[in-house]
Order: sequence, then C-alpha cells, then structure tokens
Amino acid sequence: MRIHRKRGWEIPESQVTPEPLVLSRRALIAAAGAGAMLLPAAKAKAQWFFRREQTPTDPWMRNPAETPDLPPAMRNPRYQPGRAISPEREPVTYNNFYEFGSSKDVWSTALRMPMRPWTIQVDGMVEEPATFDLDDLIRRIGLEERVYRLRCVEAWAMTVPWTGFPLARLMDIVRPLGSAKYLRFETAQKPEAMVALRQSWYPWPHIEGCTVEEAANELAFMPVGLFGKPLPPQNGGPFRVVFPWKYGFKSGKSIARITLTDQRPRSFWETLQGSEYGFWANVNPEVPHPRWSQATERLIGTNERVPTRLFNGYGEFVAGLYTNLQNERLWA
Ligand SMILES: Nc1nc2c(c(=O)[nH]1)N[C@H]1C(S)=C(S)[C@@H](COP(=O)(O)O)O[C@H]1N2
Ligand SMILES: [Mo]
Repeated sequence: MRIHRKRGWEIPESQVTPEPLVLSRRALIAAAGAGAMLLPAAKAKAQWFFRREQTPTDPWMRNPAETPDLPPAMRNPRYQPGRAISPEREPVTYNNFYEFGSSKDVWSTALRMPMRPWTIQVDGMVEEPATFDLDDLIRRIGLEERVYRLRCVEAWAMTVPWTGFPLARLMDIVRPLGSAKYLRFETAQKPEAMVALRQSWYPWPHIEGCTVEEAANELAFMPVGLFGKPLPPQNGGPFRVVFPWKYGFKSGKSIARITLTDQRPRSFWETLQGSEYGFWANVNPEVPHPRWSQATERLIGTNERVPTRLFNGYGEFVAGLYTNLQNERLWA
C-alpha cells in the first residue's frame, strides 16, 4: 500500500491559518531548536507564549470561578494543521456527546456538569496503579498547545487548539506491564448532569479503546483545554483523549478511568453498531461508511467541503503502526 507521504507543512498558501494564530518564522525556529517542547518558565515570556483568560461573557463556558485556570502552555509548532482554525463558537456549540443527548445541541445541558474535583483512576496491567487528582496531574506533567484536525465519522470536521499533554507521559508514570496490550477509556457517569444516562438502551458507560502502541504514539493527546481555556464539558472537559488520525468517536470524553488490559475493549459504538463503527476506525477517504461516502468532509464554521485525507493527514506519524495489521478492519 502506498501511504500518503506529503509532510504536514507542504500546504497551499491559501489554506494557511490566519495571522494571529500562526507563529512567526523566528519563533518557529526558536521552538524547533528547543525540541518543540515545553520550555522553562524563564523563556515563557517569548512572543510565542499563548494564554487566554476565560471570559465570563462566553456563554458556552462555565463560570470561571468554578473551574481553575490552566497553567501556562505554549503552542507546539511541530503539528501544523494545514488549514484555518475553526471559529471558536462552532466547536464549542456543535458537539457529539450522547450522555447529554443525541443532538448536536447539548452544550448548555453539558455546562451543568461539575468539573472539580476530578479524579482519574489508572489501573489494570500497570506497575503503579494510581488515582490522580486532575490538577495534580496537570502540574506534574505540564501542558502544551497543539492544533489538530478532528474528523467525525459523520463527515464534518474541525481544526482546534487543544491544551494538554501526551498520553505517553501518563503511561510513563503508571508504567504498563509487558503483558498489557490495550487501553480502555471509561467516561465518567454523572447522572445529575448527564441526562441521557437514563436512556437504558445505550450501553453506558461510554467505553473506547486503543492499543498500547497507539497510546505511545506522539500524536495521542490528553486535552484539558481548548482555545487556551479550560476544556468545556461539551467538548469532554475537564479531561479527554484525542486520536487525530481516527474518526472522532474513538476520542472519549470526560474520562474518569483508564484500564490497561490484554483484552481488546468492546467500545460503546462497537456494541451499538459494530458493522459501522469498529475498533480501529482510522480515517480513509476511499473506504465509505456503509451509509455515506467519506471522500470529502465539511468544515464546521465555514461549511466548506474539502477532500478527506488518509489518516486524516497524519500518515507520516502513524502509518507505521498498521503495516503488520493488514488483516484487520483498519478503516471502519
Ligand atoms: N463519552 C463520549 N465521548 C465521545 C462521544 C460521546 O458521545 N460520548 N462522541 C464522540 C464523537 S462521535 C465525536 S465526533 C467527538 C466529538 O468531539 P467534540 O464535540 O469535541 O467535537 O467526541 C467523541 N467522544
Ligand atoms: Mo463523531
């Protein structure tokens, strides 16, 4: 199979991110020289230091008094999205989060979910099982910002700046045993706020999964923020996972527990409709969903239709994960 080899930054000029959202050339070079990672606090005054305060006027945000501010995070220039960031209003008001209902319009319901205190239990086949307080974990690991594309299996897509840390950093802390093969992500169940948990025909809690190799990939990311602010509940706040090369349903929201296991987790969507939503679910324009084409996608905010890209454009990072898995249903 020929894998898409074009590098992320080889993109037509017309699709480049608008001015205030791009790093200056000098900052890019400086950042690259620093290993494109977090810098010590002293350097954080540089112009490529991003941090926006929560504005109480944004109706889609919780009252800032109820959510601690995030520590500083700098944008990592290694991940160039190749297209404009979605207008903020869209990603935070157009969501899939079935615990709050099956419409796209769940944000105001989701805002009622308490986001602190928030603990994450990591257990199963690890050397150091632990329950972490989210704010302790954030302080311990540190944060960076990454602009990723997200492609929903329903053929809409967005481009957003997540603030968070690589999933691999969390794995470094708990240290998976050699026998662990999969991670199982379990979404919190907060029945007071998650009104659709009453809909007993759904297989709650929401479960998703990945392999330990996928979890170790540098792209696997754990957002706690969006647009430089704490991650709103409708987007999976206060703590979620994103696998930008897979269809969005693989990226579980509001995660309370991560279990390392040698059994492939049976996910929420797989249980509901395994023929349409499988375990791997890597983005591929040439493999249609049983009920629609995946050749193009609609960018929320502009409604522009653009071609879908193999692995959502992240093949250079992830294609190698799948070369020995040709017998698996990698694309659905
Ligand atoms: N717990 C949970 N996680 C979930 C979902 C959900 O319904 N419940 N929807 C998924 C789907 S289908 C998509 S496309 C993304 C959407 O994330 P967004 O609302 O931040 O765009 O979240 C995924 N994670
Ligand atoms: Mo989705």
